[in-house]
Amino acid sequence: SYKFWSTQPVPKFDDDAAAAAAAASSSAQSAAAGEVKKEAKKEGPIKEVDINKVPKEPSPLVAGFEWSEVDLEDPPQLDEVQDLLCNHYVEDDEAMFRFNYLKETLAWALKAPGWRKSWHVGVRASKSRKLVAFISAIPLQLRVRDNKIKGSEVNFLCIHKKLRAKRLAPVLIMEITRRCNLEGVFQAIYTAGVILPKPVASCRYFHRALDWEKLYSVGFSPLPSGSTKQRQVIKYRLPDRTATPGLRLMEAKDVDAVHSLLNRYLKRVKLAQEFSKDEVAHWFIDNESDPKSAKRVVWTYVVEDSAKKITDFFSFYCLESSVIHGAGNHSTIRAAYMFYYGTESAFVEQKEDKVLSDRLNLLAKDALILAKQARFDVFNALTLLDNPLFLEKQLFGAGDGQLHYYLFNYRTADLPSGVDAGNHV
Ligand code: YNC
Ligand code: MG
Repeated sequence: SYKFWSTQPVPKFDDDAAAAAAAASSSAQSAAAGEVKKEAKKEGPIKEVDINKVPKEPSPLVAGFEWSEVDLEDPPQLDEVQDLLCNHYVEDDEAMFRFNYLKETLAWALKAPGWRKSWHVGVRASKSRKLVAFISAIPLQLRVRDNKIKGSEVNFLCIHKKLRAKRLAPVLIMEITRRCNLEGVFQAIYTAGVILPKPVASCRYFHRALDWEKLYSVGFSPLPSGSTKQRQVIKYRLPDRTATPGLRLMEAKDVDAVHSLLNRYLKRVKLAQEFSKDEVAHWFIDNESDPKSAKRVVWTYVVEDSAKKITDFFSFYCLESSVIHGAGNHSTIRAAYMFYYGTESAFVEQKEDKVLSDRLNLLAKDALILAKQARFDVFNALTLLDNPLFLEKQLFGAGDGQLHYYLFNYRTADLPSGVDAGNHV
C-alpha cells in the first residue's frame, strides 16, 4: 500500500518502463511507443519544485523529541552516530549480524567533497539529549544514461529500535528532502534492502570466504553437504603474493590517471556517479598510509606499466559486522567490500569480453590476496559493473541479501538486472 511512498515523486510499480525508454530515445520511437497501451512517460524529473516555496523551517516532531544537526567534526558527536548505528542499523534477515561502521568509515562516507553539516540530521530526545534517529545526504553529480543530474546520495537512515513503526522514517525523509531542496538539489540516489516503489536496478550480494573457519564458526558460512571443514579451508586458500606486475598502492600523484580511467570506465554503464578529481582523492586515498592499520578505511591499488602509465586500478573498503548473539570467540566479522575499479582492457576490441574477463579475474584475485593480508575475513561484491565476469571464477557465492537502487524525483527506464549501476558505501 505504501502510504508514504505513494505520496512521493517516485515511479509507481506499474509505470511503463519500456515506454519511458522509447519516449526518451527519439520522437520516431515515441510514436511507436504510442502504440503501447499505456501513456509513454518521459524520462526526467517527476515533479518541478519551486525553491521559493520550500519551507525554511523543519516540520515539528512529536512532543519530547527535537531536530539536531550533528557536527561530525566534533569527536563526541561522531561517537554518538556510530553508537546509534552500531546498535540499531541494518541487520540481515535472520538478525544474526549487524553493520558496525568504524568511526573512520563514517567520517569518510559522510564528509565527501561538498559535504555540509545541515545534511547530517539527527533527532534527539529533548530531556536526555540522547541521539535516537539519523539521516544523511552528501552531494554528488549523477549521470543517468546521457543526462547529468546535480543530486545527493541519502544514506544512514536509522531509528532507535524502541521508536520503530511510529511513522518517524517518513518525517526524516521529508526533512532531508527539504534540506536538499533548500540547496537547489531536487534529485537523489539511495539504496535499500527492502522493496519500495520503484527500484531502478537490483543487485545481489556475493561473498567470498577469506577465513572460512571463522565464517563457519560464527554461522556466516554453512558447511555444504558432502564437504568437510578441511576441504572448505583448502578450497578458499589463496597464494601469499599477488600476481599482477606493476601493482602498488595508489598515491596522490595517481589521482589524474585514476580519475580519467574511472570516468571512462563508468561511461560503459547507464547509471553512475561522475567523479571530480577531489572526489577521486577523497574516495580512493586513505589518510592512513599503512595498509595493515586497523584504522584504514579504503584500499586502492593501481597497476603501473613499464612506461609509467596507469593501466588498471581497483579498490575495496572496510565494513565490519557485529555477530549479534556471538557465543563463540568472535564478536565481529571484518568484511572487505569491492568498490570501484577500472581497466584499459575494457576498451580493447574483443570477442565476448575475453580480454576484459581475464584481466578482471587477475585483478580480483589480487584484491582477495591483499584483503586477506589486511586481515579481512570475507570479501563481498554486488552484481554490478563487470563483477559478474569474475564472481564465480573467484569462488564468490550468492548471498541472501539484495540491494535495490532508487532514484528520487527522476523517472527512467529500468536498468538491466543490476549489472549497470554505480557503487555505494
Ligand atoms: C528504507 N530503508 O516503507 P510506506 S537504507 C526508505 N528506505 O513507508 P516507520 C523506508 N523508506 O510503506 P520504521 C525504508 N524502510 O508506508 C522503511 N521505509 O510508504 C518506509 N532500520 O516508517 C516504509 N536503515 O518510521 C514505510 O518505520 C515507512 O520505524 C514506515 O523506520 C524505518 O539509509 C527504518 O534499515 C528503516 O532504522 C528507519 O526500520 C528503521 O521501521 C531502521 O514507521 C534499521 O518507511 C536500519 C535500516 C535503512 C538503510 C538508507 C537509505 C534511506 C533512503 C531514504 C529515502 C530517501 C529519499 C530521497 C530524499 C532526498 C530527496 C532529495 C532531493
Ligand atoms: Mg518510526
